[in-house]
Amino acid sequence: MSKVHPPPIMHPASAMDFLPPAQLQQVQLTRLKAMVQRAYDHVALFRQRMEERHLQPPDVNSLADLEKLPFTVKADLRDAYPFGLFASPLSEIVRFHASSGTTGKPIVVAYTQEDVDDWSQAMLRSFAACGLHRGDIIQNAYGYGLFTGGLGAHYGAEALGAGVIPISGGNTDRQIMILKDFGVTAICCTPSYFLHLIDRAGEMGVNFKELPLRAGVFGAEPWTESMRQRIEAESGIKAYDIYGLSEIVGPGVAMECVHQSGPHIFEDMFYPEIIDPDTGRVLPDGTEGELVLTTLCKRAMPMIRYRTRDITSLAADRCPCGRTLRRICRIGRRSDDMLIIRGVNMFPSQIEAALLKVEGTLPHYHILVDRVKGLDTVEVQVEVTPEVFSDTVGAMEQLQARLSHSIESVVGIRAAVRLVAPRTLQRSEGKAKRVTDKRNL
Ligand code: DLL
Repeated sequence: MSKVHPPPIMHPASAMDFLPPAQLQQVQLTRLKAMVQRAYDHVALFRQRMEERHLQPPDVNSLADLEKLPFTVKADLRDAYPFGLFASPLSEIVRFHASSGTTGKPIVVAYTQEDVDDWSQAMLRSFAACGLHRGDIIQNAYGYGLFTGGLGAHYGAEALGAGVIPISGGNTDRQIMILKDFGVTAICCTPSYFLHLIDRAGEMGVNFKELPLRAGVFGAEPWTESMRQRIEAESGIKAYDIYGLSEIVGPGVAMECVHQSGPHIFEDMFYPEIIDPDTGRVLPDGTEGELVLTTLCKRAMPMIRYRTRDITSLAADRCPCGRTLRRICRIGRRSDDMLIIRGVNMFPSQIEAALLKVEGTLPHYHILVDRVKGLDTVEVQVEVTPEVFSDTVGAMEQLQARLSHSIESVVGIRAAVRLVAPRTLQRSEGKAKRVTDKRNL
């Protein structure tokens, strides 16, 4: 059975997607000036960095002046843990989320009521861009909790007027039952999890091609055109790419339209630049480099020139949909060592921190990442001390369990732990190669 993919209905909130470029730039500049003033007035780190450069907010008079401003990096959020970068008093914060930092502690982000409303609008525009509307039933399988995916998509779906099923992640068989029984028309989850759902549905005798499901809003991890083709061929749905990150807002920074030609950035809210990751120099549209984003509306936690570490380029050519918003090309890699495992961000340094909390291991470890039936797997191989290695099987198993538990509590993912004899892991002459990623992303 082939599915019907009706043309999108224009939602009034999408009007901003089509602003003539001169008007868009005017909106951006007005918002940028207010944002810089706000960050300068309320965030000590930002004011200090401006002062070091002998800059005052009135020095930002054009969008090009943005280049003069200092970058913000993940370590700044880590150092300011938990509330050091807030520009609003705690009494105005209505929401907190958190994401992986590079050590045991997460990074914290916060929202005022207006921030939550803006975010919902960005997500509403995201759903509308791929043709969803009132009457759609959206199964939201992004995790609800500190991760921004669940609640971000939830509020956007409600603002759109769609029916949202807040099922959160996991429990695959129940996901499939509800997809089928509720007549779900769109699903939100990571693309790798959807591949897993397809496989499991096949085993359960459910054929996605025969269901009303017509769209998938997939993101939170890198994926490829060949994954898109496989998803579409095996399920009959259209698979759309959505991009975002906690530090900027969560999902809804950029979203593909029905032409599937790369996510359009909601540039009236998030100002993009591409820089050379080594020199920090701004690069022209079409050139690959690191994406840097500036929030133009955020109140609780403005981000100025945040280095995302995501490598991409900006496409400025007109999309057939008529949106004037530039698009980002597929993000295949990052300029740091962050891995995304089943949608959860993870740094090798976090695994190291988790191992170090447990006695009996040596500081030699290797992380093996693979994908089996659409699901990411992680094995951490750890060298143990000679005493441990000659211990009883029971004692080894206990240590393994303690390490697994420590990793889960620091990183938030379950990893298999394999204890290996001292001096068995390969040593490197230069930087230790800590990760083997066999997923071919
Ligand atoms: O992953 C927010 C999100 C939720 C986006 C749901 C889309 C859907 P973080 O956990 O902070 O936030 O992770 C952000 O994930 O810097 C990218 O490296 C990666 N990422 C997010 N979306 C995509 C995508 C959420 N579509 C980090 N393609 C980002 C490739 C993506 N990578």
